[in-house]
Amino acid sequence: MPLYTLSPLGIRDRLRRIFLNRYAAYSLFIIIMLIKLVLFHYNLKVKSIDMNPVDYIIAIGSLLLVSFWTFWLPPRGRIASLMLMNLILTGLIYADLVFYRYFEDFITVPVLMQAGQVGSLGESIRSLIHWQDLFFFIDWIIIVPLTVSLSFRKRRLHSNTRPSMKPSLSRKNIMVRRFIAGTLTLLLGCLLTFAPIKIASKTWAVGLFESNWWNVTLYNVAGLIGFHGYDIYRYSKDNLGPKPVLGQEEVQKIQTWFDEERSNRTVKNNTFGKYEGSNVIMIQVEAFMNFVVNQSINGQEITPNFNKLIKESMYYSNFYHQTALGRTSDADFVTQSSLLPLPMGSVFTRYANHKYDTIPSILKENGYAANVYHSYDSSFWNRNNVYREMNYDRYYSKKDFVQDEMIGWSVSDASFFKQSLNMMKDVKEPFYSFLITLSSHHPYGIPKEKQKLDTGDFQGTIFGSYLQSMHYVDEALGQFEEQMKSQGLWDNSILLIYGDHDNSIKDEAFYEQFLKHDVTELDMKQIMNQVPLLIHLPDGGQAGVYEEAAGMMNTAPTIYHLLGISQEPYYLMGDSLLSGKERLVPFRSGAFSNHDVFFIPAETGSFENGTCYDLSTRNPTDINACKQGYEETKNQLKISDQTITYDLLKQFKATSSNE
Ligand code: GP9
Ligand code: MN
Repeated sequence: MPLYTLSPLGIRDRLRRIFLNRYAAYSLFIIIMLIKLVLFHYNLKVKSIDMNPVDYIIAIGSLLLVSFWTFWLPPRGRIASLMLMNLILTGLIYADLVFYRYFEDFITVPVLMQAGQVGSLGESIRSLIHWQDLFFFIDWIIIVPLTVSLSFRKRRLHSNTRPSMKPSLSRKNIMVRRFIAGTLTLLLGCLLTFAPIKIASKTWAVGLFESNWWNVTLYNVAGLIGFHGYDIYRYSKDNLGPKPVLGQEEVQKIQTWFDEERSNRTVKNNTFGKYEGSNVIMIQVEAFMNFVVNQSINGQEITPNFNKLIKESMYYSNFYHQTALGRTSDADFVTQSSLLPLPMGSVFTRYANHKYDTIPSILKENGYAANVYHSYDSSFWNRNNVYREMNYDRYYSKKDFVQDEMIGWSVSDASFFKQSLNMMKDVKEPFYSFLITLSSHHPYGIPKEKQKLDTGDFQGTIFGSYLQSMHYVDEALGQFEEQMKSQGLWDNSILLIYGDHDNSIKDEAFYEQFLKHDVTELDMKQIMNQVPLLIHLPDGGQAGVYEEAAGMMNTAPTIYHLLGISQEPYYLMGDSLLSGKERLVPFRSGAFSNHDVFFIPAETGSFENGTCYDLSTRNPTDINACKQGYEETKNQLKISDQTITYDLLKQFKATSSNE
């Protein structure tokens, strides 16, 4: 090697050549992005999904697929594009990570369509960002300035030396070489990505793309980039071009399922119609979970008012929330419509104008007034459109409430309750009022002067803040009860209170410390999925603790039962809690519970790898004890998905009105 190449200028030139060499720069890009995908994976902390050699192959393949075209560009364009790709992919990976920490899911096209939701998380998002995340961006500190400086040097060098450079390669040859390099990369990318996915979907992940309920499973097979590619394909298929139509045979099958279910479950026992004509007031409490009910900390009850009310109400101690990515909006949708949430995004944002049989629409047909109260921006979760379609008389949103005492996102629950009850004074009875609270939203910041719970060792932790916010909401609920009584509503209204979903705090250690015992996988699943349901009847009738498995899909049918409204003309998937029948509670993940078992599916998606817990021993039992429930859950999820997606109620109702 000649001596002069060791001079600083020589080293820099060599570095420049290597860096600007198409293969070296491209390989560097692939390596860096691969590291970020691996970093992403381990930051997700998803139990039982590892990053095995096949996952690495798919990750490399999908990186080749998104970047092969850069070979077709001239050197400077190629470097700029690789840098841009790095920025975009890093942004996507990191956004997915933050999103996952809160929602346990990845960003999908429907979620982007409701970008307002993500942005409005504000405070919450800040608490989901960790300083270690800087590793995702560390390459920018070196790569960006290096690229800019070397590209600049190249331009200078080029302009100084251009006549003597690359005399041998004609422009045509260069173009052909670029074309071949890009095309070979594309082919290799296809091979490395699609072959292993295809093999998986034919072997251990059968049915993955036909009936997927869980994005985590899709990610497990296809990797992050593969998942996004599939999501874009799926969204385009559903939304671009002609509306998808379901075959007549499938439609008929679903119609028959509804007809049979309906006739099985119409139970006209002594509670049917017992409270005919009563008002119905339903409160959906933000992040109210069942594990805080009847619990104390440092000798102080967390929810004293709720605990007291339980004694004169029906309290369901094994009630599950059944929500998915649509969170609050899913809780709203499932309780009102008795259908299940979608695997992707939220029904509220994706299919707002489809037809559903909901509590407001059915009660209005039965002479009720129907109003919904929620002090937040009316367009959030697309509520303005959804509530209009649901046929509510009015949606009292943020602009209708005096913002006199603020907590978190809006006016405090205490003030919200007071103002809502005042608004009800002008509503003709009987009425249905649906109230959605907000003060106990993540990250649970209750102002100092309202913190009345001594959270002891939890003080200063997110878990402590959560307990504090539950105590606050309970106090507001106590005031709500008092005002209902003084307003003369207590004895002629059915009051339902339930929590919408979990608190997004997944650290088991908090629950073990709080409950003072170890928590098993089953305990944790139940803790995260159970919310309380309380039904107070006008005469305090039927009071007691009901331990049967129940879910949000059962609330609307229960209301119809109590009011004596026949389910005959309607399409509901759940049965009344007072029907006295055995029931299955399906979850969006493919998990389910009934009186006897709790099934937890495996992330791999295969039934055999799941765990079937016997609820009497609380230990895993023979997987076959869950087989039937597993099939039924799959079936119900499919029926619900098709009913929603293909707007089947519109078809069913059009057919029945023509008959
Ligand atoms: C906002 C509220 C919160 O209006 O319903 O929604 P969430 O973040 O819990 O889904
Ligand atoms: Mn919520």
